[in-house]
Amino acid sequence: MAKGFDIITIFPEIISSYCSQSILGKANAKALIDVKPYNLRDFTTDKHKTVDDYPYGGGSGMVMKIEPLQRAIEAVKSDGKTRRTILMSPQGRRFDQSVAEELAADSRRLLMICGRYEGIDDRIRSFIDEEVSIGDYVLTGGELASLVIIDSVSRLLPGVLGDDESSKEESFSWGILDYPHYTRPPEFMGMKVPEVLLSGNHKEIEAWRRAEAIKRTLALRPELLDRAGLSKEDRKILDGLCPDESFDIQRSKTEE
Ligand code: 4G4
Repeated sequence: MAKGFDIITIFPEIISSYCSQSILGKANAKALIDVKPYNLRDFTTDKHKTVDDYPYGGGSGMVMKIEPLQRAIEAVKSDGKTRRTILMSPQGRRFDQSVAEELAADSRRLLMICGRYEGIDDRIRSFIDEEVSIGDYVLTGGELASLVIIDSVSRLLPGVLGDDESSKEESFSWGILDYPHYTRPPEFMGMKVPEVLLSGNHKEIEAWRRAEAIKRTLALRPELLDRAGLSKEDRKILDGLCPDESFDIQRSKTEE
């Protein structure tokens, strides 16, 4: 069954435009995903299609009204299918690859609500299951955040990526950074492609990539090594990279 995404937004074109292109466009065409943007203004009842209003208590900016949102959520849910309803918000649970995996494994449709203006009437909380944040920064709207989720969840679904671009093979699926990639030419402005990659020795290439991924992670994101699922061979590599016994990261990963 296709993974379904319902998105409530005042800018449905942002969603449809991104999702009709490239890999997501193909996944849509193959019915591997089903992305349905809903225009919040279609759920207003006044002639001006009002979705925002002044904040109680004063202050600058506008607040998204609760009535159109509740009507939209109710209308989307009226087909009786079970859904996971999430609000894209800077206050939410931090989104990462493991949350993407969790959402991809969930058979329910995902209903995402995108806020605009200074924020949403807090009573929205009564109508959602959870709040999700894609990181500690503020966006002008939740649309980009919902696209990040649609994109990262979709590429984990069977058949969305081609055979040569499997999401299982990339190193983030082991919880560490990716290894360096190269393509032709073999030398560019004096910079050479590492010899091993031209050797045709697949075992050696595999070992080199693994070592490079671990090196990079230790240099750039050492905290990722704390939770990474490293093999015995990986830990030997890490041992060689930081022999200092007092190094917490190295120690925690070398404990059996
Ligand atoms: C809800 C409340 C998500 C939604 C307030 C949404 C950042 C993220 C929004 C707002 C968002 C994130 C207008 C601040 C929309 N910004 N980090 N903006 N704001 O996931």
